[in-house]
Amino acid sequence: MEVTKETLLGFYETMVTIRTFEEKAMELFAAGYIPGFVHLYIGEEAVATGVCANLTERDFITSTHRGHGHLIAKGGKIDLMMAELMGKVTGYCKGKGGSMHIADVDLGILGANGIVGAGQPIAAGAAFACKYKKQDNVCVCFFGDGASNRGTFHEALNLASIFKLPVIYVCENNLYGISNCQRDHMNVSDISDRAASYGIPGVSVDGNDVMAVYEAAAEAVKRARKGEGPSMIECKTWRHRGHFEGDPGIYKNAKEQEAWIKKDPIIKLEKKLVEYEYAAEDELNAIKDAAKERIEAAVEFAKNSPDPEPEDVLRDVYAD
Ligand SMILES: Cc1ncc(C[n+]2csc(CCOP(=O)(O)OP(=O)(O)O)c2C)c(N)n1
Ligand SMILES: [Mg+2]
Repeated sequence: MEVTKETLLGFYETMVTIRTFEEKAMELFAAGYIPGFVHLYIGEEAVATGVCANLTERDFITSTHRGHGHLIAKGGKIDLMMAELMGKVTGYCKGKGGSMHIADVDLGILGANGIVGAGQPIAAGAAFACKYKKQDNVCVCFFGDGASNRGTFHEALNLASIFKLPVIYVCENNLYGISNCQRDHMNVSDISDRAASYGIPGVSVDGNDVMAVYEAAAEAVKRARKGEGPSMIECKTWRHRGHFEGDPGIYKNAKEQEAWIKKDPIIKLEKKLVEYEYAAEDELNAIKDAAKERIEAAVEFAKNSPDPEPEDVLRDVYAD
């Protein structure tokens, strides 16, 4: 597939925005500005970026506990995200949800989710609605290697297959579910093999290569839009940080960590951009600086926003 300079630079900008957002969240968490749990997406940016580049605002995604990258790639507003992380009233959930509850239904973002595997049936439901309304929009479900062991995975993929739903199941295989490495929690090496049990196509790609992810997703989205049913894509990748901020990740093999850091998706793309003569180093630095400025503005917005009032604690919790 022919990919233009503008497309590749767009991928770079999205990936750098996610990385910068996450590095800032890491810093703010360590400094005590972010209450609750934070699971960072550093190292996995190519997955959300390559997949969401095939979607429009009318398409849906379901996200996970490690959701910031999905939200940014789908067009989520970084100032409202940052304010939510810091528990401020200007945040996506008025400061009551935090990192794992951010949603923006107008943008088709059906929510981050603290329940592992919960997005799988939600995505089937959203795709069912698209089909029922005879629209050509689709839903993408992001989930982890660990989440592919849940019962929700079996039920959702089977239903999606039998109803021929316009849904794409994207497994972000970062090789760990908390401290359990893949070979200890399942006896298959390619999780995409599991798609065959449901009679749907499944492929495995290098999840650190944004082009490979983009191309696999393009095919799956096209198939879904044409009414040909669901697909599964396994993206093999790596989280650079611990499971959550505060987890030192001592269960990881140091050599493995070092090898994967060398396969950093952003560095990989930078090399490609320079090799194709699409951008010189100073242009890449300018994109990074612009991302830093946008994230700093979001942090300022969040820091200057008020905390919720104690009497707001039950507001928006129950329907009128
Ligand atoms: C239903 C459920 N079971 C267990 C947990 C605890 N938990 C949180 S994250 C996680 C591991 C998820 O691993 P994976 O799906 O590979 O996602 P990753 O964290 O690697 O992105 C577990 C077991 C949970 N949140 N929900
Ligand atoms: Mg995992």
